[in-house]
Amino acid sequence: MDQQPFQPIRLVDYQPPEFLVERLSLCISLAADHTLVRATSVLHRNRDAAKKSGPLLLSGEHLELLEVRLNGEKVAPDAYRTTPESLEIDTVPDDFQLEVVTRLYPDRNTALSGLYRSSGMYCTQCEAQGFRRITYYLDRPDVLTRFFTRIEAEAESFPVLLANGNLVAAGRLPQGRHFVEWDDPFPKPSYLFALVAGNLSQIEDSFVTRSGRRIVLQIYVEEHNRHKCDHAMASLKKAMKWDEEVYGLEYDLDQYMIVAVDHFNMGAMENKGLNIFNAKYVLASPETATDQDYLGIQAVIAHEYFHNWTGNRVTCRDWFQLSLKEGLTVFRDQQFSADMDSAAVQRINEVRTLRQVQFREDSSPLAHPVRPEEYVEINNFYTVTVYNKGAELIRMLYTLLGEAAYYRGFALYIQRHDGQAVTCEDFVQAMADASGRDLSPFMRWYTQAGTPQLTIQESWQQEQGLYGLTVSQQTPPTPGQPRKVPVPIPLLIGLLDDQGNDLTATLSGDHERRGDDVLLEVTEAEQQFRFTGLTSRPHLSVLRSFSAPVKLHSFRTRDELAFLSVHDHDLFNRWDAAFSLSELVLLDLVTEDSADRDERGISDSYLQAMQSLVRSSITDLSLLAEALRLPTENYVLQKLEQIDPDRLYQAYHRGKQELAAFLETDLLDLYRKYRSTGAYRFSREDVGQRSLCGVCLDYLASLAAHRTDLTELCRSHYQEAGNMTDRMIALTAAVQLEGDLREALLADFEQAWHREPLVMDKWFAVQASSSAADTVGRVEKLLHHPDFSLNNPNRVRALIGTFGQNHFHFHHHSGSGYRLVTRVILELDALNPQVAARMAGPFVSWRRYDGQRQQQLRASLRSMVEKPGVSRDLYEVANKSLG
Ligand code: 0A1
Ligand code: ZN
Repeated sequence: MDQQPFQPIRLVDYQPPEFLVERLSLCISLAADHTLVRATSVLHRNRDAAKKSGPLLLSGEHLELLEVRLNGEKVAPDAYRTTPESLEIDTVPDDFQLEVVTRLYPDRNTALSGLYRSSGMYCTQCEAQGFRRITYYLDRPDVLTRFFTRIEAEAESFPVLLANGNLVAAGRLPQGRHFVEWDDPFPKPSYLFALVAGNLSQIEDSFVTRSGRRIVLQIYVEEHNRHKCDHAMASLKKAMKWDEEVYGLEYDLDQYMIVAVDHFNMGAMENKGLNIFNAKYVLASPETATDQDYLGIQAVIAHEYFHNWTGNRVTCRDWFQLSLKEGLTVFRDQQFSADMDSAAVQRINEVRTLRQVQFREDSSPLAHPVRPEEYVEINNFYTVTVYNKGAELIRMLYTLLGEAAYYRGFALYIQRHDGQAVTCEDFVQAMADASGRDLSPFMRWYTQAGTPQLTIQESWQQEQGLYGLTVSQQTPPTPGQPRKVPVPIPLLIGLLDDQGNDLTATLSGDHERRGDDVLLEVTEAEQQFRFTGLTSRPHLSVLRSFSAPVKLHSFRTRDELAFLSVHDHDLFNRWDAAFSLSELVLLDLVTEDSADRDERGISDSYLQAMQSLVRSSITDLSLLAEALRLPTENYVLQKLEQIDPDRLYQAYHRGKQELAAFLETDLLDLYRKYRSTGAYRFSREDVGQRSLCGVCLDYLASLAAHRTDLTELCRSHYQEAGNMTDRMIALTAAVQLEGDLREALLADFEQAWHREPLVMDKWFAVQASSSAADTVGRVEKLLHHPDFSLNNPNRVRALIGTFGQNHFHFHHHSGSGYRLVTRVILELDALNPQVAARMAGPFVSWRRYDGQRQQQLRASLRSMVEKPGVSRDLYEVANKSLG
């Protein structure tokens, strides 16, 4: 296809809106097979716009236009024009009232954007551009207005009718119908609009703010899930308190509502006063949810709540600024999670995601800056780069400025911009003004894609006690950005003596301190730092707490890493040393050119280091579990220039088995020590115990193929499991094994849980992630399982999303994995383009595979680009990948 069917939208073309909306009144009438929407708005020409005259152009998609009135008068059909994406009214005065009546069909809305139906209820998803599927409107984030919403529906099937703001009226209508009216006093962009109608139960609680206001908190779910909302409610109250204590931010409406829906494209949505959540991030009981689910719920509930200030009260000028709200809100939810649980484990998990997912994106054909400069489909930019790297930028500002100046800057940002739609510059400027620093070089982090690589050289002069560091940075080219400039990097470091004592406090040199660490500011392509006051050559602990999203060029010996994995005072870096050591060992096995390999395959020094860890006195068991967990195949492959999936798989599993065999007795001891079958508690200690037992069982199961004692261990773990965490640990282990145990446990699990969709997602996912030889065939069979449906994004992600991450099987040399996923994507694209485009992720880095795989992957991408009627979403991903 030579001609580009979709034109990109560019940041440089941004223009302020030509019209502003003073208020909007929506009357939404839900009928059995359609919905009528009457939107009445008061508009004014924007004096700040470049154009002072011209037609009114509104966005609208998938709408039937029934009527247009201007100041009460019907507009003649020849005075306006519609296209599949817009309504243009030729002549409008500078100030006027507009009434637009549209008809829509939510039951047919499989894209889950706009108004749609999920398990009987009606709900909306308007971010980023879903509101235009409800009515013709100035559907852009810099048009803020007061919303008034009236909903009418049949009373028996839809007793609960919700929208944003405060409930102001309700009553009965003829023919068994009823209405409610909601008024939202806070001006907002259309992407924050929400509506829910259904037969829902609720749990209710309250929160008294620090200024003494009582807020009603409600979580709405289907009746059979009412008993699964307590954890979400407790999380919400913790988040509200935390935001008051840490950021001084109080909730502003009198009511805060959360609704759980089964069909949702993402995690959750921060609509003003009426958050709509993927049920996965609300519902939890010990029987149905794992510890990871509990943690995920706590984080997502907090994330959406925090958006009330960072996103809703201060919003984005345009969608290029998405990270303004997302990066900042992710950073805030990460801070919250660190305060609730183990801060080190929280940071480890953040860094795992960054390295495994964001770094990969940043070196792929889809690499883009935290603030992208163009897009074809904005939904494709809800990425780990915008969210997670964006959060790292805020964290770097926190580190550079120090805690006090950071919070001053944040307060200034809110004070300056409350009620406005602003840019990333506005945020950074508030930080600059509050700290008195020039942060203009920092903006490069927003505009430059790619992961900087740091090279570090150490020097030591014994006579003078002089220790030197030469730090250089270099960012590889990314699509559209062939040349890169240096970025300001906050490098937190510490120095240790041979006994592991911390030397940082006694150092002299030109540097600042941050807590126990030294802060080096790397701003140039190459820079030197000197430290005096040392009597012997120190050990360097660098990039403490992962103080910047960079790759560290490996410069440390394995002995040095082993030393740090035991002695570093920074718990994150202790983990990181063990992780880096494991990574080197696994890479050696893949590339087979290890210098210090013995006949066992992996070096003794590594085995000893891991054994010291297993036997160590680390009391935070979640942290110990993380230290023992190997880097995944998907992480290791990033270090390989050309990826051979078969070789990677063999080497990885051989390495894991050798380690497991060496540590077997220790792992069994640990497992027995911490295995508990008591009542479930979601406490730090219990989560740590389960996590550690899970890691031990995972290693032991890798040896179980010919060991009935270990197979029995998996079986008993499953049979004795009193909660979903333990049940999934056992099932995951068993599914790697081919044989009776796997079949028996899968059948038992299905039989027990087939009525619980979120639990069945786990059942689908665990099979798709299996390393067993017959995985492609199983996934193929599961596509025809009566419970599989392309209309449910959670189910698609569970089966196809998980399979796409199953590196060895997705890249099966026969091409069967590629064919399966391509077929699903092509079919799904017609139903739900957003999710279809996400499923194409595993095809993106096709260039890194061998010739035959390259050909097959490329052919798949071509079939997507060339599909008649392909969506913008899928087209953009596939087309960029082809390059
Ligand atoms: N703003 C939400 C994420 C979200 C984005 C897009 C959606 O539909 C296309 C839905 C939710 C958040 O950050 O939580
Ligand atoms: Zn968000």
